[in-house]
Amino acid sequence: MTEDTPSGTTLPSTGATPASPSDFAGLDRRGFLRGAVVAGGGLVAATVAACAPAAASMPGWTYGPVGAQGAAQPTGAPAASPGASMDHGASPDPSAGASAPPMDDHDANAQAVVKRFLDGESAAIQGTGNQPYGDPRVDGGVKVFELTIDQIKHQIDAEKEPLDALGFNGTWPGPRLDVVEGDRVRAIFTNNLDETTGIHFHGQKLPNAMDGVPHITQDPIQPGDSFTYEFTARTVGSHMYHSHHNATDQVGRGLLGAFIVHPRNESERVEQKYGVSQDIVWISNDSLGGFTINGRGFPATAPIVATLGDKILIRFMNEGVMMHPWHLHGTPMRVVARDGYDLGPAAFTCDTLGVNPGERWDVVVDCDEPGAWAFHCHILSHAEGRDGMFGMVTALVVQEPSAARASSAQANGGGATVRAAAVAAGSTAWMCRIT
Ligand SMILES: [Cu+2]
Repeated sequence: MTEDTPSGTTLPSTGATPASPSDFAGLDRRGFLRGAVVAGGGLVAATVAACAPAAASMPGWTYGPVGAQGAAQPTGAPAASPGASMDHGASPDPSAGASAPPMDDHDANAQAVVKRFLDGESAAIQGTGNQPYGDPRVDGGVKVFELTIDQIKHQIDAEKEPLDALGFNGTWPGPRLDVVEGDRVRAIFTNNLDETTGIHFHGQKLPNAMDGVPHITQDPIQPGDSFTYEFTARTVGSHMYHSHHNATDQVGRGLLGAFIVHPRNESERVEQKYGVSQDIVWISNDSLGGFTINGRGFPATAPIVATLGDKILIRFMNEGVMMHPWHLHGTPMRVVARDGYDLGPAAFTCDTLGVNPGERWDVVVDCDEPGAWAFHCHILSHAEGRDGMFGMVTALVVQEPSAARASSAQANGGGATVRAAAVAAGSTAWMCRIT
């Protein structure tokens, strides 16, 4: 038996016994992404301009890399140094002084960006990554995943120019791969790039020849060639697959994805062990396109929508080159696993969790406080600048059950749900009055 969550995702309810990876196919945010109201970025911007204060005198909007570096990320070739393409331009400029824009411009710009988030920008962009691979083909008891390594055009948000990025099966992050402990896995990667590569299953115990490190355990995968990785999934928990060749560049451009190994013992799986109704992968990156969550920067990041009383699981994964301290407003996080390994009695509670490059941390959030709660990296220059929030920001929306039913019926998805939850929880900020 499954139950609908307000986000449209489903999980077997507590006590259910999923039997195969296909049971996990709906465990991410795809459902509410699909159901969200969509609005074109240009239309949204025009609407905001009409209602925002000081709109007439407002300069053209820029986000993230504003100020020192200008709005546009370089398209095409990524920077030789990852740092060169980051959003540090949004950091407060101590020399700005008298030249700083009037505060009403800040407020208008900041509100405009939030308006885009509320209007469901995450659902308005094609090519959403981190989608479930679905049921793999089974060949003689082996689960066969077929993945292409592609040059793609990728949008960080609806207004920035698409970037020349990389992806698996056409998306950044690549498809989420779910298997069960003990499964025999065959992953066939076909290199459609015009450069060589190699793929590593990060966190798995692997036969050495399957480790995916060119020049150590295999030759680089040449353009047009394929390589087959085959192994038994022995290491349960939250793991990743990514390029391990020219990796600063290739992973920085998007060659990354989640590899989840569910315990063979069903009572050890997260929905039974923790009673969670959503199983969310959250992959951060910080090179091409700036600071991203699952390949998007705010306001195009997807909100997490839950109902009061829900428990949800978030699997933080850091594919970037710097640490990001994830901070959740409103309610703490119970940290239950690191790098896939159960913390057992060492589990702890916090509201800010630093996730280093390569690490995975699983947290359970007890959604016991209604409202719209900011959820962001607390290196502030990764999250907010003079023109408002950008990059590593999203929201956890905890709805009252009645509101959840209503929003589900309206299938209004992200933004309206965020606003409704904030109003219902007593917020009176202008955000709640945006129409
Ligand atoms: Cu950060």
